[in-house]
Amino acid sequence: RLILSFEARAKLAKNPISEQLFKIMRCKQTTLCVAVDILNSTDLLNFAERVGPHICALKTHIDILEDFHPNLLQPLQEIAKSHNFLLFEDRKFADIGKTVEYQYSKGLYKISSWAPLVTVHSLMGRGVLDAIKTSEGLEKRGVFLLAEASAAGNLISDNYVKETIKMAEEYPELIAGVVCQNPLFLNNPGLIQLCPGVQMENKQDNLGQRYNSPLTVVLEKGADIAVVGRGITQSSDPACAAERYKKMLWDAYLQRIESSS
Ligand code: UP6
Repeated sequence: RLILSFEARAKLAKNPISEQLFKIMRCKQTTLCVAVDILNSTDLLNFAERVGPHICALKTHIDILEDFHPNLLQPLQEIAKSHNFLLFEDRKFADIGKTVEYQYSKGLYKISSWAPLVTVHSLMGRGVLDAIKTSEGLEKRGVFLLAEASAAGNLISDNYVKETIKMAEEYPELIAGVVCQNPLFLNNPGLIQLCPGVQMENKQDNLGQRYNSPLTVVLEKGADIAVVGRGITQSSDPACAAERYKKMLWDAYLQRIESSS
């Protein structure tokens, strides 16, 4: 169990964004990251405004918006600033370094100009991390490296997980943490464990997604941050649902650090 407090771990973080994230979590008392998988820009902004007070990060898939226009990005950044949460584009980069450089900083989305946090697959090796590190964009940036997946039947082996952790530890100034389903970083509390596949209502969806409860991910799976998508987006009152998840996750975190003393 990772029993150090976020306050203590902020001091151990080597990446400026993970340090900021630890501080936001502590200050807002939330480890909730909402996955806002919504297809319309106005809905996305309204949703961000409503759940903003309860989250430490807003995870987007910007390329699923059917009406994307770069004008969306300024109001989205303003909402993030006003509610003190981080924008997190879940692009899961997985190509050669040069292509990732373009995907990260060019094209329609110019991700590096507005998202301080992104996800990367370790599959293609270190070139991807070198590309994220050297591309133009925001000065402070952090990467969550995907070590494990919530999807049933995924092809990730134990060795892949081990090598991914090794890679993450080779880029301390760039890596904010890993996307995982188990406690992987007990020896490296400066890194953040982010766990998707969290919901109270369902155990799975009909396309291979698998869910754990907030209590299970924090107390058994080592989650520092829990990602909740449809558990909140499909609720009739998303702000109320976000608050409920926030509280359950925070209580579980307190239980985790208190059980050490
Ligand atoms: N996500 C997973 N599992 C992973 C990695 N990422 O579900 O292993 C992402 C998905 C989605 C969100 O891309 O945006 O987390 C989960 O959404 P849900 O809670 O609605 O299932």
